[in-house]
Amino acid sequence: MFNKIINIEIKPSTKILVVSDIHLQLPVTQELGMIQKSLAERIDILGESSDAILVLNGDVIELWEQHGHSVGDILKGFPVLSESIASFAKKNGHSVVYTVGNHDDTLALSESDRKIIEKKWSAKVCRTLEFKIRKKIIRIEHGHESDSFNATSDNANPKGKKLVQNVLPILTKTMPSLFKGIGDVVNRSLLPSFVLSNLVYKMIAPICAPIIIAVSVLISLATQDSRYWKAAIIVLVLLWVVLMISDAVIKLIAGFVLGGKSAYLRKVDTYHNSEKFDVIIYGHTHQGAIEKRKGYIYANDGCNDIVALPRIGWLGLVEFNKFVQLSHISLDSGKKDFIKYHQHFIPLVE
Ligand SMILES: [Mn+2]
Repeated sequence: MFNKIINIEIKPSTKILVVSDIHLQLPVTQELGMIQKSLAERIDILGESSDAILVLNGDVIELWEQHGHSVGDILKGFPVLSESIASFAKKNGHSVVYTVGNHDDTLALSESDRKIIEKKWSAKVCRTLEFKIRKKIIRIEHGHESDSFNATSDNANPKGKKLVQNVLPILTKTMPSLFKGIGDVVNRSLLPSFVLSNLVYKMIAPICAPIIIAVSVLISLATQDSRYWKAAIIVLVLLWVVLMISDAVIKLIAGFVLGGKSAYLRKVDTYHNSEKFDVIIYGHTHQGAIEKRKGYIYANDGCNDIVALPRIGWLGLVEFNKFVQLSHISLDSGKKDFIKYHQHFIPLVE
């Protein structure tokens, strides 16, 4: 049976680990191998406590881009993690709760898929987990319901799903140098900047600009007229100015149309007005945080996935670097300051 909300009793000694956005899929890449190992280690440490709860806070298994693999196949692909979860769950006083996300929403709908998770990981599957620590109501859910592009409760095929399943594969196939890896960009207002950045740093700067300069210099030499190469330089400088201005404009538009962190948090504020909780723990955005809001605390467990983070490159435009992000929220009900966010980034060399 699928329980939308699960309530659990917390002891003063209970320790809780909240992880999400792992997007486990096949084939198992080197990065997924690193993530699996790190998760298994964190779960093993949690298992040393006699009272402990492991919360798998959604988008744990990638079922939007499943390429024909079943839930069982994917679990089998990650034996180290599965073994770690299963042996954690075996001990008295331990439990595993799986709060479904948008990429694994199928688990809420398909009983057979859910049964595999319940059997192999001994997990209770739900949408919302709620408990009390120090009289404070803690609510844990994946968080996609506060994101109009990915909410699945009133629409089984949200815009985000269509984008991931239909549009992105075409773009990455036809223009890989511009679009490959765009799914790893965390900040939505930077999605168009990612494409522009690839255009500038992978095509214009290393290929087009040198050709234009070389040709203009050759013409100048052949004609003994320096105006050709000077004109080429002026054109390239103007092009750079136009690109800088375009980048600023598209960032503004993208922030407005696609919604950034502040728009998301306003949705969470609205949610808090209708549901009573003191702390909400989300995943989904891949942006870890613990933030005081009006009347509640917003926490996000981040992700365990590849992320593309921006930095200003040599041309003054953003460039993206890839990292493996390993993060989680830990709760220790015995402590006054009971909630903590942890993160670790491992740079990836392309
Ligand atoms: Mn999600």
